[in-house]
Amino acid sequence: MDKAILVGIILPQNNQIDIDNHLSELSLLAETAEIAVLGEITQKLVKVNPAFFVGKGKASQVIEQAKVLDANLIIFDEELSPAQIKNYHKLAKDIKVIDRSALILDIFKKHAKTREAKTQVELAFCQYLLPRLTRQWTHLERQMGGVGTRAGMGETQIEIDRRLIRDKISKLKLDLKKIEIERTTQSQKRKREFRVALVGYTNAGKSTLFNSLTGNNVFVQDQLFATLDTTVRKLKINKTHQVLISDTVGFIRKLPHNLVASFRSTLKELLEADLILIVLDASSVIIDDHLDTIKRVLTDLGADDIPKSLVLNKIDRVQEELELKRLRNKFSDAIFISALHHLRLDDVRDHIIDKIESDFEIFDLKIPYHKGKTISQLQGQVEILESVYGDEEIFLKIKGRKDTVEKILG
Ligand SMILES: Nc1nc2c(ncn2[C@@H]2O[C@H](COP(=O)(O)OP(=O)(O)OP(=O)(O)O)[C@@H](O)[C@H]2O)c(=O)[nH]1
Ligand SMILES: [Mg+2]
Repeated sequence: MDKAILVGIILPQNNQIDIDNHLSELSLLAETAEIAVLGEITQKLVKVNPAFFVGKGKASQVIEQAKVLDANLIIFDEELSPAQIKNYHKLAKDIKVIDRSALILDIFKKHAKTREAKTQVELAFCQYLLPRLTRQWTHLERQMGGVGTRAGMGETQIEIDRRLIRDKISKLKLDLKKIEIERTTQSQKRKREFRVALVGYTNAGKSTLFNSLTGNNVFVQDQLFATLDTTVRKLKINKTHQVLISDTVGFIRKLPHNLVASFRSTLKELLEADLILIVLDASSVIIDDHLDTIKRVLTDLGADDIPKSLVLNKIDRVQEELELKRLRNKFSDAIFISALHHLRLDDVRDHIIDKIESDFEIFDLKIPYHKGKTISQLQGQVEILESVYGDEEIFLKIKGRKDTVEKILG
C-alpha cells in the first residue's frame, strides 16, 4: 500500500479553514485510492513558484518530512505543471510526487467498469500523461501498463512512447465517437418522455436516492466516485405520470479538465433533462463549496437553461435543530430528505409532478366515436378530467402538455 503525505497551499485568497476542508477531501480521495495518509502539511504562499509551486527550500523540507515518516508519495492539493512534476522527480528521487488531478484520474481508472467509462478515463489519462512523460515517471508508468513505458528508459524510448500515446489518443477518440453514436440512437427512442437528472457532488447520495425512488440496485458505496456511468430508468410516479430518471458520475472541486471533456458523452443525458435535481449532502460543512462546484460544472457543460431544483439529502445526519433551521432558511426552496432512510421521498415525487404539470394546459375536445385510436391514445397519455358521451362524439376535458395533445390530434 502506498503511504502518502498531503500538501495544502494557503494562497492569499484562502484561509486555514478552507484548506483544512480541502485537505480532508484530499484525504478521502487518497483513502478511496487505497493510499494511507501519514500526515498533512500546509504552507502559506504569496506567489506560486514556477519551479516547485512552493519555494525550493520548502520543497526540500516536504521531501525530508516524507522520508522521516517513511512515506513513498507526496500529494499536492493543487495542480502541478509538467515542469514542476519533472523538477520534483529530480529532487525527490524515490519519493513520488503527484497532484490532485493524478489522484482523481487514478480513482476513475480503478472504478471504471463499462466500455464507455474505461475508454473515457483512458483518454483523459493519456492526455494528462503526454506532457508529463519523463524517465522517472514511475507512478504513472505502473498504471499505464500496456502503453509500453518502463522504468529506466532512455530519451529515444520516451519519444517512441510519446508517439504511441498520441496514436492511442486518436484511437480512443474514435472509439468514443462510435459509442456516442450508439447512445444517441438509444436516446432518440426516448425523446418524448419527461426526463429528470440527478446531479451532485460525489458521495452526496445520488445513487441512494436513485435506488430509493426506482427500487433499483445501482452501486452505492461510502467512497468517492462509486458511480462513473449514467443509468437511466423509467420511474412511475403515480397513475398518470411517468418519467425517465438518470443517475450519473459525481462532481468534485477541481475536476481535471480532461476528465470533464472525456465524460461529455456520459454527462450528455443530463443536457437532455427537463429537470435537474441537484443533490447536496446537508451534513457537509462545505455545502456552499459543493454547490458552487456543481454550478460551475453545469455551466461548463452548457446546462444553464435547464430548470434546476435543490435536494438536501442526509438530513438524518443533521442532528442540531438550529443547524437544520439555518439550512431551511438558507435553502428555502430546497426539498429536505434522507434517501437512505426513505424520509420525505414523496416531496421529491410531488415536486417532479409539479414541474411536469407546470407547462400543462387544459383542453376541451370533441372527438367523433369513429376516431377510436385518438380516444384511446388520449386516455393512455394525458389526464382525463371529465368525459361526456354525446350521440356522435365524446366530449373530453383533459390536462396535458400542448405538444403531446397536438401530436395525438394530428
Ligand atoms: N446517513 C445517510 N447516509 C446516506 C444517505 N444517502 C446516502 N448515504 C450514504 O452516503 C454514501 C454515498 O452514497 P451514494 O449513493 O453512493 O452517493 P453518490 O452521490 O452516488 O456518490 P458517487 O457515485 O460516488 O459520486 C453511502 O455510504 C450512502 O449509504 C442519507 O440520506 N443518510
Ligand atoms: Mg453514485
